[in-house]
Amino acid sequence: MSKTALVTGATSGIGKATAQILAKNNYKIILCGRRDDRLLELKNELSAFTEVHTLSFDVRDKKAVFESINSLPEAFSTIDVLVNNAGNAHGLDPIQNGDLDDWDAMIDINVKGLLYVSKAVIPQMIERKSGHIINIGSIAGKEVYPNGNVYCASKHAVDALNQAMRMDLNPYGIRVGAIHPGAVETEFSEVRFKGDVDKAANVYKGFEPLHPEDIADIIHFVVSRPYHVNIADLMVLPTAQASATILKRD
Ligand code: NDP
Ligand code: 8X3
Repeated sequence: MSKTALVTGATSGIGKATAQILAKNNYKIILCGRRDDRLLELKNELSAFTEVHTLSFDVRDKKAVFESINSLPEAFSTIDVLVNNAGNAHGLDPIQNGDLDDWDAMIDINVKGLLYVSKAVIPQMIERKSGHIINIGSIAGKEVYPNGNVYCASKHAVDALNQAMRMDLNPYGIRVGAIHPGAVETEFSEVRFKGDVDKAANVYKGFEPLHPEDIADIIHFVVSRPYHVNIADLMVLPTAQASATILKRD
């Protein structure tokens, strides 16, 4: 029988590529995001391979998160794999110049949103004593870099929550692991720089960044290991990147 995966942030980048690879590998897919047009477009694309359901909510809206996940149609109500991917950086400023709305967005989306979605899904995994949660962290959750302050803090929180979930859910046989990417070329930098595409493009100039499909491929590898294997924590960098701040550019 097909397993079901719920992917947050499936309208773009890593989440979209993850939904695509899992759909092509016999997973039923629940696509989550806020942009309805993109959810529909991806649903149409992936319906050629599998059953697809869309959930449109902002992960900051806890009522919407719980209502959406608790009212999934029967065919999608058993979630085997949760990919906690929705998130972004907002701004890149020294702490003294930080924008409070940017700070709220990063803490509310990257940390609290991940918690709300997890809290909505975990009870059924506990009941079945099975399930697999993949948390998308970042190299920013392992290292702090100048001007990264609150984004780094939010991803350090994801790292902590990944470890905490693995401990607390251990008695129930639920697998929990994190993938921590370095630079991946997605809409991430456009969001960070508030639509400034030139500034965003500069982030990936002079080296080959990771592509969303590289991370999606690894997520597929992680979820397709035998049950006794849990890939708990994985950092994935472009070859040109040695740390958050060391990048070999042409
Ligand atoms: P994208 O900007 O391409 O995708 C972000 C996704 O998150 C979109 O699908 C977006 O959907 C969703 N999202 C953002 N805010 C919300 C919200 N409030 N409610 C619901 N969904 C939301 O970036 P990436 O694919 O690169 O990012 C995915 C994850 O990977 C993030 O957690 C990011 O921090 C992490 N990451 C990215 C790296 C990179 O270099 N790109 C490196 C390391 C980690 P929508 O707007 O439709 O709601
Ligand atoms: C995204 C990668 O280096 O901008 O998490 O923090 S970085």
